[in-house]
Amino acid sequence: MTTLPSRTLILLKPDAVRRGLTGEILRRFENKGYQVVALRLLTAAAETLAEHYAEHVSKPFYPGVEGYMSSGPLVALVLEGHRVVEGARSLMGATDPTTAAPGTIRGDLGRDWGGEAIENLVHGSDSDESAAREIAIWFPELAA
Ligand code: RTP
Ligand code: MG
Repeated sequence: MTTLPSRTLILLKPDAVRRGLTGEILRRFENKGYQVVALRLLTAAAETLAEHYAEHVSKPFYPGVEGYMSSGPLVALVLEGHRVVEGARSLMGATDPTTAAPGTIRGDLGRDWGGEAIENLVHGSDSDESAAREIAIWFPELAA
């Protein structure tokens, strides 16, 4: 029995767009063998971010995250492929770019700039359930 290919929601965050790294990051996902099935450039509204980061919205660091994530345009995209959720997270590396492993997107391309928020270039859904929820937020036309 074959299963349907998985999907995940990726955000190339405003620092990735500002630094001209969207092509480099997208290339890594594509070279791994995942397929882009939707992609859009937009500046995120506060309400969208609060929905996306529902698990963090009441945490003390959230205002910094909101400021960072709305500081300029970002690229939202949906990747598809078997086990893409964990594959994309593996390519991204750990949350803190200072200590993320070399070879990962965050480890190779990110660092601490001393700002209020952790700028780490990229978001990827952390489970199939999160992916379905997040795809519905950013790409309602794709939601099943
Ligand atoms: P993401 O959701 O963006 O893929 O990142 P993640 O799973 O690796 O990290 P998560 O714990 O979900 O945190 C979401 C984003 O919030 C910012 N953050 N700041 N100052 C802090 O302690 C802190 N913790 C998290 C980061 O931008 C992180 O990616
Ligand atoms: Mg997360």
